[in-house]
Amino acid sequence: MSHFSLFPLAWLKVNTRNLTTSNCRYTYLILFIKFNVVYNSASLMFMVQPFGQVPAFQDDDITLFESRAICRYIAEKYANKGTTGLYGTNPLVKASIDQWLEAESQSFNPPSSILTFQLVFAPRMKLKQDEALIKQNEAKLVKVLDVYENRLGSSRYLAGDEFTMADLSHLPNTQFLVEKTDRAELFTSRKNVGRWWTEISTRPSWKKVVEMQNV
Ligand SMILES: N[C@@H](CCC(=O)N[C@@H](CS)C(=O)NCC(=O)O)C(=O)O
Repeated sequence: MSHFSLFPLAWLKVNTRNLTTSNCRYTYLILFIKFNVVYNSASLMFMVQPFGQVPAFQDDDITLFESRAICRYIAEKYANKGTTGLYGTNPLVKASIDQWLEAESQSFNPPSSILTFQLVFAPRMKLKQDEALIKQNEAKLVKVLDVYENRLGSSRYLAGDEFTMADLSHLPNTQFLVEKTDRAELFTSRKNVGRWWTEISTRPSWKKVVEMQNV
Protein backbone atom coordinates (compact mmCIF):
# COMPACT_ATOMS: atom_id res chain seq x y z
CA MET A 1 0.00 0.00 0.00
CA SER A 2 1.44 3.35 -0.97
CA HIS A 3 0.27 6.89 -0.90
CA PHE A 4 1.14 9.47 -3.46
CA SER A 5 -0.52 12.51 -4.91
CA LEU A 6 -1.40 13.49 -8.41
CA PHE A 7 -2.29 17.03 -9.35
CA PRO A 8 -4.26 16.46 -12.49
CA LEU A 9 -5.94 19.68 -13.51
CA ALA A 10 -4.78 22.98 -12.04
CA TRP A 11 -3.72 24.23 -8.68
CA LEU A 12 -6.85 24.71 -6.66
CA LYS A 13 -7.87 21.64 -4.71
CA VAL A 14 -11.62 21.17 -4.72
CA ASN A 15 -11.94 17.55 -3.73
CA THR A 16 -9.84 14.53 -2.79
CA ARG A 17 -10.44 10.82 -3.13
CA ASN A 18 -8.88 7.55 -2.17
CA LEU A 19 -8.90 5.11 -5.03
CA THR A 20 -7.73 1.61 -5.68
CA THR A 21 -7.17 0.75 -9.32
CA SER A 22 -7.54 -2.79 -10.57
CA ASN A 23 -4.49 -2.15 -12.75
CA CYS A 24 -2.06 -1.26 -9.99
CA ARG A 25 -3.70 -2.39 -6.77
CA TYR A 26 -2.46 0.39 -4.57
CA THR A 27 -4.18 3.28 -3.02
CA TYR A 28 -3.43 6.79 -4.04
CA LEU A 29 -4.71 10.20 -3.37
CA ILE A 30 -5.87 12.06 -6.40
CA LEU A 31 -6.71 15.73 -6.32
CA PHE A 32 -9.45 16.85 -8.65
CA ILE A 33 -8.83 20.47 -9.29
CA LYS A 34 -10.87 23.08 -11.05
CA PHE A 35 -9.44 24.01 -14.43
CA ASN A 36 -9.27 27.55 -15.74
CA VAL A 37 -8.56 29.01 -12.34
CA VAL A 38 -6.39 32.10 -12.44
CA TYR A 39 -3.09 31.13 -10.90
CA ASN A 40 0.29 32.82 -10.46
CA SER A 41 3.91 31.86 -9.97
CA ALA A 42 3.52 31.68 -6.21
CA SER A 43 0.76 29.11 -6.47
CA LEU A 44 0.98 25.53 -5.29
CA MET A 45 0.98 24.37 -8.90
CA PHE A 46 4.21 26.22 -9.74
CA MET A 47 5.77 24.76 -6.61
CA VAL A 48 5.24 21.23 -7.90
CA GLN A 49 5.25 21.83 -11.67
CA PRO A 50 7.69 24.47 -12.93
CA PHE A 51 5.64 25.18 -16.07
CA GLY A 52 2.48 25.59 -14.00
CA GLN A 53 0.87 22.76 -15.93
CA VAL A 54 -0.69 19.45 -15.02
CA PRO A 55 -0.14 16.70 -14.15
CA ALA A 56 2.33 16.86 -11.29
CA PHE A 57 3.14 14.03 -8.95
CA GLN A 58 4.50 13.59 -5.45
CA ASP A 59 5.69 10.38 -3.82
CA ASP A 60 7.37 10.75 -0.43
CA ASP A 61 9.79 13.64 -1.00
CA ILE A 62 9.94 13.25 -4.78
CA THR A 63 8.08 15.65 -7.04
CA LEU A 64 7.83 14.85 -10.72
CA PHE A 65 6.26 16.43 -13.77
CA GLU A 66 5.79 15.21 -17.39
CA SER A 67 3.12 12.54 -17.58
CA ARG A 68 5.24 9.92 -19.35
CA ALA A 69 8.08 10.28 -16.82
CA ILE A 70 5.52 9.91 -14.03
CA CYS A 71 4.12 6.74 -15.62
CA ARG A 72 7.60 5.25 -16.09
CA TYR A 73 8.40 5.91 -12.44
CA ILE A 74 5.17 4.33 -11.16
CA ALA A 75 5.59 1.32 -13.45
CA GLU A 76 9.18 0.77 -12.28
CA LYS A 77 8.45 1.30 -8.62
CA TYR A 78 5.46 -1.04 -8.61
CA ALA A 79 6.79 -3.43 -11.26
CA ASN A 80 5.61 -6.47 -9.33
CA LYS A 81 2.13 -5.22 -8.55
CA GLY A 82 -0.99 -5.42 -10.67
CA THR A 83 -0.29 -5.89 -14.37
CA THR A 84 3.35 -6.90 -14.50
CA GLY A 85 5.68 -5.94 -17.33
CA LEU A 86 3.99 -2.63 -18.10
CA TYR A 87 7.47 -1.18 -18.60
CA GLY A 88 9.18 -4.36 -19.72
CA THR A 89 11.27 -6.99 -18.05
CA ASN A 90 14.42 -6.90 -20.16
CA PRO A 91 16.36 -4.20 -22.03
CA LEU A 92 15.09 -5.17 -25.48
CA VAL A 93 11.42 -5.17 -24.46
CA LYS A 94 11.98 -1.90 -22.59
CA ALA A 95 13.53 -0.39 -25.72
CA SER A 96 10.53 -1.45 -27.77
CA ILE A 97 8.15 0.07 -25.21
CA ASP A 98 10.22 3.27 -25.16
CA GLN A 99 10.17 3.39 -28.95
CA TRP A 100 6.36 3.32 -29.04
CA LEU A 101 6.10 5.68 -26.09
CA GLU A 102 8.22 8.09 -28.12
CA ALA A 103 6.03 7.49 -31.17
CA GLU A 104 3.04 8.39 -29.04
CA SER A 105 4.71 11.50 -27.66
CA GLN A 106 6.30 12.73 -30.91
CA SER A 107 3.86 11.56 -33.62
CA PHE A 108 0.48 10.60 -32.14
CA ASN A 109 0.08 13.15 -29.37
CA PRO A 110 0.64 16.36 -31.38
CA PRO A 111 -2.25 15.89 -33.85
CA SER A 112 -4.50 13.96 -31.45
CA SER A 113 -4.19 16.48 -28.63
CA ILE A 114 -4.90 19.37 -31.01
CA LEU A 115 -7.96 17.54 -32.32
CA THR A 116 -9.10 16.75 -28.77
CA PHE A 117 -8.79 20.38 -27.81
CA GLN A 118 -10.46 21.70 -30.96
CA LEU A 119 -13.27 19.15 -31.11
CA VAL A 120 -14.00 18.53 -27.43
CA PHE A 121 -12.75 21.37 -25.27
CA ALA A 122 -13.09 24.42 -27.53
CA PRO A 123 -16.89 23.96 -27.80
CA ARG A 124 -17.15 23.37 -24.04
CA MET A 125 -15.12 26.52 -23.41
CA LYS A 126 -17.18 28.41 -25.99
CA LEU A 127 -14.09 29.04 -28.10
CA LYS A 128 -14.25 29.24 -31.88
CA GLN A 129 -12.97 26.07 -33.55
CA ASP A 130 -10.14 26.46 -36.04
CA GLU A 131 -11.33 24.48 -39.07
CA ALA A 132 -8.00 24.72 -40.89
CA LEU A 133 -6.14 23.42 -37.88
CA ILE A 134 -8.63 20.56 -37.51
CA LYS A 135 -8.23 19.58 -41.16
CA GLN A 136 -4.45 19.77 -41.03
CA ASN A 137 -4.19 17.65 -37.88
CA GLU A 138 -6.75 15.12 -39.00
CA ALA A 139 -4.56 14.52 -42.07
CA LYS A 140 -1.51 14.15 -39.82
CA LEU A 141 -3.32 11.69 -37.55
CA VAL A 142 -4.44 9.62 -40.55
CA LYS A 143 -0.81 9.12 -41.53
CA VAL A 144 0.17 8.11 -38.00
CA LEU A 145 -2.74 5.67 -37.77
CA ASP A 146 -1.71 4.10 -41.07
CA VAL A 147 1.62 3.25 -39.45
CA TYR A 148 -0.20 1.87 -36.39
CA GLU A 149 -2.51 -0.19 -38.61
CA ASN A 150 0.50 -1.81 -40.19
CA ARG A 151 2.25 -2.45 -36.87
CA LEU A 152 -0.87 -3.85 -35.20
CA GLY A 153 -1.30 -6.24 -38.11
CA SER A 154 1.78 -8.09 -36.96
CA SER A 155 1.58 -7.76 -33.18
CA ARG A 156 -1.30 -7.75 -30.72
CA TYR A 157 -0.11 -4.62 -28.95
CA LEU A 158 2.25 -1.85 -29.99
CA ALA A 159 5.40 -3.11 -28.28
CA GLY A 160 4.68 -6.81 -28.80
CA ASP A 161 2.23 -9.40 -27.57
CA GLU A 162 1.73 -7.92 -24.11
CA PHE A 163 -0.17 -4.81 -23.02
CA THR A 164 2.38 -2.19 -21.93
CA MET A 165 2.73 1.49 -21.13
CA ALA A 166 3.12 2.12 -24.85
CA ASP A 167 -0.54 1.19 -25.36
CA LEU A 168 -1.63 2.81 -22.13
CA SER A 169 -0.29 6.23 -23.12
CA HIS A 170 -2.70 6.32 -26.09
CA LEU A 171 -5.81 5.92 -23.96
CA PRO A 172 -6.68 9.51 -22.95
CA ASN A 173 -6.71 11.27 -26.32
CA THR A 174 -8.18 8.27 -28.13
CA GLN A 175 -10.96 8.00 -25.56
CA PHE A 176 -11.92 11.62 -26.23
CA LEU A 177 -11.74 11.28 -30.00
CA VAL A 178 -13.69 8.01 -30.14
CA GLU A 179 -16.31 8.78 -27.51
CA LYS A 180 -16.72 12.54 -27.58
CA THR A 181 -16.35 13.47 -31.25
CA ASP A 182 -17.68 12.34 -34.62
CA ARG A 183 -14.16 11.17 -35.61
CA ALA A 184 -14.37 7.66 -34.05
CA GLU A 185 -14.03 6.11 -37.48
CA LEU A 186 -10.45 7.27 -37.74
CA PHE A 187 -9.80 4.42 -35.28
CA THR A 188 -12.71 2.01 -35.67
CA SER A 189 -12.64 1.81 -39.47
CA ARG A 190 -9.08 0.45 -39.36
CA LYS A 191 -9.24 -3.29 -38.77
CA ASN A 192 -6.16 -3.65 -36.57
CA VAL A 193 -6.34 -0.27 -34.85
CA GLY A 194 -10.06 -0.90 -34.15
CA ARG A 195 -9.34 -4.33 -32.67
CA TRP A 196 -6.51 -2.88 -30.56
CA TRP A 197 -8.66 0.02 -29.36
CA THR A 198 -11.46 -2.32 -28.28
CA GLU A 199 -8.97 -4.46 -26.37
CA ILE A 200 -7.18 -1.68 -24.52
CA SER A 201 -10.23 0.48 -23.81
CA THR A 202 -12.27 -2.35 -22.29
CA ARG A 203 -9.68 -3.27 -19.66
CA PRO A 204 -11.34 -2.91 -16.23
CA SER A 205 -8.73 -0.40 -15.01
CA TRP A 206 -9.38 1.97 -17.93
CA LYS A 207 -13.14 1.59 -17.60
CA LYS A 208 -12.72 2.65 -13.99
CA VAL A 209 -10.77 5.76 -15.01
CA VAL A 210 -13.47 6.71 -17.51
CA GLU A 211 -16.10 6.14 -14.86
CA MET A 212 -14.22 8.48 -12.52
CA GLN A 213 -13.99 11.16 -15.21
CA ASN A 214 -17.75 11.03 -15.65
CA VAL A 215 -18.47 11.52 -11.96
N1 LIG B 1 4.10 17.25 -21.76
C1 LIG B 1 3.29 17.53 -20.62
C2 LIG B 1 2.08 18.33 -21.10
C3 LIG B 1 1.38 19.04 -19.98
C4 LIG B 1 0.18 19.83 -20.46
O1 LIG B 1 0.13 20.28 -21.63
N2 LIG B 1 -0.81 20.02 -19.60
C5 LIG B 1 -1.98 20.79 -19.95
C6 LIG B 1 -3.25 19.99 -19.67
S1 LIG B 1 -3.28 18.48 -20.54
C7 LIG B 1 -2.08 22.02 -19.07
O2 LIG B 1 -1.74 21.99 -17.90
N3 LIG B 1 -2.56 23.14 -19.62
C8 LIG B 1 -2.77 24.35 -18.87
C9 LIG B 1 -1.66 25.36 -19.10
O3 LIG B 1 -0.74 25.11 -19.90
O4 LIG B 1 -1.76 26.42 -18.48
C10 LIG B 1 2.85 16.22 -19.94
O5 LIG B 1 2.68 15.23 -20.65
O6 LIG B 1 2.73 16.19 -18.71
